[in-house]
Amino acid sequence: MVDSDLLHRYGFDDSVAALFTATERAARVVRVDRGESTVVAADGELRARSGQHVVCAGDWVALDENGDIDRITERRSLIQRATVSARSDAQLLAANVDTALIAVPLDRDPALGGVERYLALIWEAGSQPVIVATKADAAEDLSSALAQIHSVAMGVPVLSLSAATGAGIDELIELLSGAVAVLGPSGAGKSTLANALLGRNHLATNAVRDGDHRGRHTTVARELVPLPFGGTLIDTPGLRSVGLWDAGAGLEQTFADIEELARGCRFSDCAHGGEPGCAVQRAVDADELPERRLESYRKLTRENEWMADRSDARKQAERTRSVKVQSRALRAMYRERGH
Ligand SMILES: Nc1nc2c(ncn2[C@@H]2O[C@H](COP(=O)(O)OP(=O)(O)O)[C@@H](O)[C@H]2O)c(=O)[nH]1
Ligand SMILES: [Mg+2]
Ligand SMILES: [Zn+2]
Repeated sequence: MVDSDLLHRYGFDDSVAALFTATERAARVVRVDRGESTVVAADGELRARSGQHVVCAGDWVALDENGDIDRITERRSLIQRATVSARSDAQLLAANVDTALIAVPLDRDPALGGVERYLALIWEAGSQPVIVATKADAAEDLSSALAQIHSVAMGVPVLSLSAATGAGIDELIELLSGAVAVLGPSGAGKSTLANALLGRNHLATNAVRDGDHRGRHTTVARELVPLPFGGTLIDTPGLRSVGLWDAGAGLEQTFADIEELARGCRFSDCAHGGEPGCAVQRAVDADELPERRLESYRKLTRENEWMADRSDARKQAERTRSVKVQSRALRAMYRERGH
């Protein structure tokens, strides 16, 4: 029995249909663990081998006759982070996300540098960020916390809500459309919020350990589910680190104020680290730009450049390695011919 509505509940529409040929079997990746994916096709959920393909939740894929992943369709957005692994550069977090929620918990001082980092990541991905200040019921000084968050939002919507009291949830739902992903640190209330949106207990919530703010990492697999009011939701695990991965354009957008000020610097390649004639430093001295924000900008920019260099170095090493393998094979061939 083919449930023709099933794929549509997972976001299938005309623009997705256009990604497939008439004979291809379309499916959406809802979860990935160790080389195997859980996908939803028109006739239901199945396990599919990924083979050489690196997929993530949200990907639209074509299945082969065995029900394994044959092809990944072009992504309209891709959220990824740098990894500390020596083997790979980036970890894919979610694909084809329209709106990415950044969960900022208010039961502690808002981590503004973290918000800036997530903003850069999401702008770079091609998704629309929305900042959700979670656990509003637990805020010590709600209006001060929100003012701080607004100071780094650069016009991105900021909503405060509480999954505990239900405050702000309807306002958030108003704002959501299409594919939504929830990002943010562990213990930020992402899964609790996801459950509130789903109106049912589907995703694992983790209790925060006494005495600190780090949650247990129980949500290991990213998971995509249909939302009851239309659209889809991807809950992501709390990440210990979200390294920027090739996020130059995302950084420029996140720090549009600094980029604008920088046009007034004497040197076009000014790093705003004490160079003469630096308009950014002048703004800091005049209390027009918080020192914290400039430091965050410089830190994230350096990190991004470092990752880019590291990636170039690895690509170079891979090329050298493959040239070596090839020349070894060639030498072996010549040896055989010569004898
Ligand atoms: N006071 C309060 N606590 C919340 C709220 N939302 C989540 N929590 C608690 O925060 C902890 C972490 O929540 P969870 O959703 O697992 O966070 P995640 O790691 O971001 O998915 C749990 O103990 C929740 O009960 C809220 O709106 N108010
Ligand atoms: Mg969670
Ligand atoms: Zn400067």
